[in-house]
Formats: sequence, structure tokens, C-alpha cells
Amino acid sequence: MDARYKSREIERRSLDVDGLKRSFLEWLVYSVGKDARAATRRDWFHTVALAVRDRLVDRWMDTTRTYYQQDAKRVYYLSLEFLIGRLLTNSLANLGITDQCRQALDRIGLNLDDVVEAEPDAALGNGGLGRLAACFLDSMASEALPGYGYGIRYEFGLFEQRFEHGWQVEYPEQWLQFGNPWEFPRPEVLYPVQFYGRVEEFRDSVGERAYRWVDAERVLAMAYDTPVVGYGGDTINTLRLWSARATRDFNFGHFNDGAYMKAVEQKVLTENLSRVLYPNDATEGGKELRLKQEYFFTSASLQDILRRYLQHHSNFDSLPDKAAIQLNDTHPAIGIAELMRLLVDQHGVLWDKAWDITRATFSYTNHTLLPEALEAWPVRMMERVLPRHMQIIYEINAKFLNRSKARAAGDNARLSRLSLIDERGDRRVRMGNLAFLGSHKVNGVSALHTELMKQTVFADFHAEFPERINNKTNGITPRRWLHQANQPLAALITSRIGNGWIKDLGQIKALAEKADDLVFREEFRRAKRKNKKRLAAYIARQTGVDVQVDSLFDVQVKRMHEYKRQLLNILQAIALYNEMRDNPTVSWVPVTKIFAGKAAPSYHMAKLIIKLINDVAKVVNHDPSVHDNLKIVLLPNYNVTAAEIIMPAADLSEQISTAGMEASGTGNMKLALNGALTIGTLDGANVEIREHVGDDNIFIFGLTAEEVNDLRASGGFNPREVIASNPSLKRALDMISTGVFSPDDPHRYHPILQALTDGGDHFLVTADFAEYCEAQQEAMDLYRDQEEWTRKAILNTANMGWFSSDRTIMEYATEIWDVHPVKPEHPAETEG
Ligand code: F58
Repeated sequence: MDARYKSREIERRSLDVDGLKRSFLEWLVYSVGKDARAATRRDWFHTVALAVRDRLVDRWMDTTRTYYQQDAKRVYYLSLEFLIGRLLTNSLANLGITDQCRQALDRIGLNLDDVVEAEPDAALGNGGLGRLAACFLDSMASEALPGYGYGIRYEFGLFEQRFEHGWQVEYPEQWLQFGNPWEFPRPEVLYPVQFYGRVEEFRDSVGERAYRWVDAERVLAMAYDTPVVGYGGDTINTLRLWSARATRDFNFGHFNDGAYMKAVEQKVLTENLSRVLYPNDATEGGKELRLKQEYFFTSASLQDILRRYLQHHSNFDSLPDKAAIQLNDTHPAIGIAELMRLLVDQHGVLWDKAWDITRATFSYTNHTLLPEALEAWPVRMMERVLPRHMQIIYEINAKFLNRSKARAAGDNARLSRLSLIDERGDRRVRMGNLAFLGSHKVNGVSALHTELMKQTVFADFHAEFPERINNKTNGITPRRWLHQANQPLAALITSRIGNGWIKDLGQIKALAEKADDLVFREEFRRAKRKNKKRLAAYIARQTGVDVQVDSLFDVQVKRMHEYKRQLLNILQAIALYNEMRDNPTVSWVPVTKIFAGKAAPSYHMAKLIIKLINDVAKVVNHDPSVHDNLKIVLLPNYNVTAAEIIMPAADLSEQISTAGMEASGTGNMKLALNGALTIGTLDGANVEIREHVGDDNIFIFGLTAEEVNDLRASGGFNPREVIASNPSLKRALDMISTGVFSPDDPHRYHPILQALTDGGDHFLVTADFAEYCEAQQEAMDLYRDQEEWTRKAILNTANMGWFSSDRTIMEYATEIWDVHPVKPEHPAETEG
């Protein structure tokens, strides 16, 4: 090989400062095409990302090759969402070259932090479900598990949120506008995916009845691969996202008769399939494009999985030994019918055998019990869009109900609940039931949620298959959520216990014994203060509000939803505001209430609550009579990058959902790991957080899930009575209803007040209000004692080790997937 090329090749791998610097300068000129004097911050971001990418390609290929050569069992994580955020800091940290990169940029006169700021957020998800998928990718790679993520390469991620006159307004989010340096387009990895058409029956070669799907429309799924760097950079896995491409047929349209322009238009329409992420918080089961997205990425992924399997195998008998497919919620559940179709129709496998293989291969994670969020596609739509799948679903259902009938002994109500088809009203396919039936394991995401699954949505299925439901309490990656996001605390921890915790978060337990060490406490506080200063500056930039760094940072960041009860929080803020005004001579603990979160664009109540928070903030923040002791801010456009600034700076973590409604929560884990104390209900993973951090180090209040259930069942709750008997609640509501916060439109909040009174207060805001205020008071009192507060904060951090997504993913690996770590084999690095 030409010596020049060879040296360049070695350069591409070099991890020292000089090598990095030379790479940057070369990439800037030869790939970004800019002169150092003309380069913008974005040019430098692309330059650095491309140079960093060079440094992981070898090990990426080594990883893939090792899996292939060992024919290792792989796990395929199918998810309609991957809420990844930025990748530069993450790649640098996981490769262990952050310092070298900083120095190399320094020598060019650049600051790494500025370069990092030019990266857009990959916001291919709505909230917890999508972020969980991203944490799992990090953990699979860090645990050396052969894991692939499969999803959609949306051109537009989750909308950008702005506030206009306090109202949420949505703008398109264009993360790909300037190109994505992390992805590798694979124009040769292309699969056909069909829609519509009809099913034809015929006799196969041995005279058996068989079916083929004909006259269908075709779309192509094209792969884009993104390397997923594990901690230490040894294992580098793949996230494969599909993008819709029109088939080439349109090219052969007739130039002369006007069909050509029509054909081009058709191409654009076809490719709309992967254009945009649905921002729904609760799926409306009627959006055809959504169903098509689900089938599109699921079908392409399954075709890819089977292709990979067939490289080593000539029949499908051992598919379950070589592939585990995890369904992240029901969004890819159509994959169960699709695998049946591929096996039976395309590969001639007999039905019963295909069904055994399918069930042994799939497993399903449920993320919600909310009935409105359980997917159910109209049968008529499914028949039209996926006619063969509808047939297959009928067949699965018939066989299952036949078997159950024998045991149900005439209990028709039970049979109709077990059915894959909801026959009430317009007939619908229950995707949760399909996912359950087609999987060998079904899991919930916290202990409480899993128990409730057994008692509620899947009670009948649980009776039928008592071994199938299991729990996998969620986790978060300590790399992004502590090591990268909270550098002051990470450095402090490492200085005391070494850096083993980054890979094995259980080790953080060793901090517990430092909770009584005054010097350590002081340093812990100093780290927190640094983070709070950074957040204060961010708040000032984003909202123009100045907040006191030494005030109690009380944080509620998550999607806006009635069950998450941001309303409860803002009502308590109004009550506190009143108390402060009534008692101006008392020395109040200064409090900063920090909110952030997006509402689904069509969720009017959630949007009205956003407006209320902004309206209350405006009044409170400008009222001199509270002497800056209370500030309220609602940060716009909450996303992963904002979360990385907010989590490390919080003192108090608001986890106040109506008990029984939050499946798990993961923000609760990020905040506690970063040393915030939780104020929360016994809901989702809060229950387990309490068990780990200890009852003395968390503020628990409110009705339990069981009490909520009983209360609703008995109908014995009258919100008007509760309001009448609580003067501070009554006053807060009266202020809202008389237009104190909305003088321009005094009736603006009528729907909220209505929901709390005549509406029966479904989310039990009024029922939990008094106890919530007491818990808040307790938190404020404790905050006065900074030593005691810090002690508890340290114990929170120290006891959160179990909530690492590494622990979660290893539980999936051993208890559901039977997938084992595989160490990549690296050929000698110097080989030419
Ligand atoms: C969330 N679900 C749960 N769904 O609400 C949360 O408790 C849990 O911690 C998290 O999953 C991870 O298990 C969630 O984020 C969605 O965003 C769906 C998007 C598609 C439409 C329906 C909601």
C-alpha cells in the first residue's frame, strides 16, 4: 500500500493529542471542505465527529465480525422510538478520549464544550419509553451483549416546543438538516415492504391450501447504521434505522403524457412513511400512517434478522436459539403475524411449527396500564392495509380460543376478554393480547406495575399462562446520567472510590459511609452548587428569569400529562405563594420551582396546564412582596440535552403521579442518582427507590394504588367537600377561577376547575393535596439544615446502584433472552 495512505490509516486510529489534532485539520479540509478560518462551530462539530467516528470503525467491524464468526445468539430490540440525544460527548467518554480531544482542540484554539453545543439532539422518541431504549443500547454494548436496535430514521424528531404568550406552540424539529455524521447509509441493505392488495388462495406443491399476498403496493426500507459505543470502547454494537424509499418503478413513468410528474409526486408521498415521529402520548388507534410505520420497520427488521440467521442455517428450527426479539411496547407487535407470514407463506414452514418458533423468539414489554394507550387497530383498517396479517391474526385467535374454550367452561365473558378481537362497537385488534399470546415472556417495568398488570389488563391471560408475566424494573445508564452529565460529582466520587462505579454502579454504595464525613459533605454540596449555577445560567438564558442559586431547586421534568399531576405541583406553589405573602416577616426557605415538559399537540388539558404554569409564574416572579423567595420557571423544549443540565442540579425530585398510573418512571432514578431527594407517591419505581434509599431519605405522601382503586370503586369521593374543607386549596382554586393569573381571560381555566369538581377529579389532585403540602413543608424544613439534607442526598446517590440499566439489561439477558456476553476479537492493531 502507498506509504502515504498507510500513514493516514494509522493516523485515523491514533488516540493521542497530536494524532487527533492532525485528524481534525485534515477532516476539516478534505471532508467538510472548509478552511480553518472560515469554519463555523457546526463545521467543527462535523469535523470532530467524523474524526471520532474513524476511531471506532475498526472495533465496530471487529464486534460485528466476532458475532458472525461465533454465530452468537443476538438480541434484537425493536422500538419505534430511540431518544438518544447528542452522541459526541458520549462517544468520547465511552472511548476514553475526552481529555485528549479537549487538548487537541485547545491547540487549534477551540473549546470542546462549544463544539459539543453544535450537535443537534437526536429526539427520535416521546419520553420514557424512547429514552429507556437508548439507555438499553448503551448497556448492551457496555455489557458486551450482542444486541441490535431496530427502529425508524425519522426525518423529523419530536417537535420543538416554544411558548408564545405562555401557550405551547409546536415547530418541526430538523435534526438532519445539516447531515448526521454518526450514521452510515446502507443503500444496498434494502427490503421490500408491502401494503394493501389482497390474498389469493392456491394449492401448494403437495396439494395443501396456501396463500399469497398479491396486487400490493411496495415500499423499500433502506438501512442507516449508527455505531453504539460501549463503555471502554471494546464492544461497538449497531443501531439500524429504516428509511422509506420509493421503488425504482417510478423512474419508468412516461415523460410525455404528464405521468412523470405524477410519478415523482407519488415518490414523495411514499417516502412520507418515515418522515415524522408521532407525538402522541396516548395512541389514537385510527391513524393509518402510524400503523404503516409500525409494520414498515417491523417487517424490514424481521427480513434482516432472517437473512442474518440464514447465513448459518438452512432451516428455522434453531431460530429461537439464535435470535431473541424484544417488542418495546405493542408498536412492533404486528411482527408476530409477520414472522408467521414469512415462515409459513414464504419459507413453507408448517403452521404449528412456525407458531412454536415465533413464540419462543418474541418477548414483549408493557409500559402502560392506561386503557387509552393500549393499541387497538380497527379490523377494517387492518384488513385493508395488511390483509394477509388480518387472516393470520384470525387464525391465531381461532386456535387459541378453541383451546381455551375447553377450559373456560362456558364463561363467554372471559373468552371475549381473551380474544385478539374486541367485538364491542367497531371491531378492533387488541395488540396487547396479540403481543402477549405471541411471546414466551411478558414483562412490566417496575414491581408494582407488574403486579397491577397481573391484576388488571392481563388478568385473564395471567390465569391462562401464569409463568409468562415477569418484572424487569427499569434502569438508567450511569455513563450518560452521572459520568457525563454531572462531571463535578463524578470527579468527586472517583476521587474517593475510584472509577469502577462507571461500569459497575453497585460500587457507588461505598459512598454511604462518607455521608457522615463533614469534609465529604462540603465537597458534595460544592459539586451540587456548581451544577445549580450552570442550571441558573441556563434558566436565565431560556426564560429571562433570575433564580437564586442557594434556593431549593424543586424539579418536575417529564411529559405533561394529567396523571403526572403537574397541576398538583402548581397548586401547591400557589398555596406557598399565599403563605409567603401572608407572613412576610417569616424567614422563608427560598424555593425555585422548575418545570419542563412537552404536551401532545392535541392534548388540550395538558396544554392548558402549561399555560397555567406560565401564567402563575408571571405573577409570582414579578411580585416584590415575596422577596424573591419563590420563583417559578417552565423551561421550553425539554429534551435529553436539557435533562443533562437539569438532573445534576436538582435538590428535590417531583414524582407525584396518581398511584397506580406511572408504570415506572426513569427521571425519578436520574434525579435520585444525582443526589436529589424524592417527594413522591408510592407509584411505579418510586416504591423500589424507597426500598433502596430508605424511608428516612425520601418524602412519601398520598393515596396508595390500592386506596386509589378502592376509592374509585366505592365512588365515595367528593372533591367539592375536600376543597371546602381545605382553605388553602380553596383559596388557590378561587384565585384561578377569578382570573388572578389570567386577568385578560378570567374564564380561561374553567376546564381545569371543572375537571377537579364536576368531573370528579379523576386524578385525585384534591384528594392528595393536603398530604402533599405537608410533605413539601417537611422538605423545606429539612432544607434549612444543610448538613442533614446533604447527608440524605449522599445516601440517595450511594443507594441508587441497583437502578443502573446494566442491571436491568443483564436480567433481560439471563431471564428472558438467554443471550450471553461475547468479547470482540481484535486482530493485531498494527496489521497492514
Ligand atoms: C413510559 N411510557 C411510562 N410511553 O409512562 C413510564 O412510566 C416508564 O418509565 C417508561 O415508559 C419506560 O418504561 C412512555 O413513555 C410513550 O411515550 C408512548 C409513545 C407512543 C404512544 C403512547 C405513549
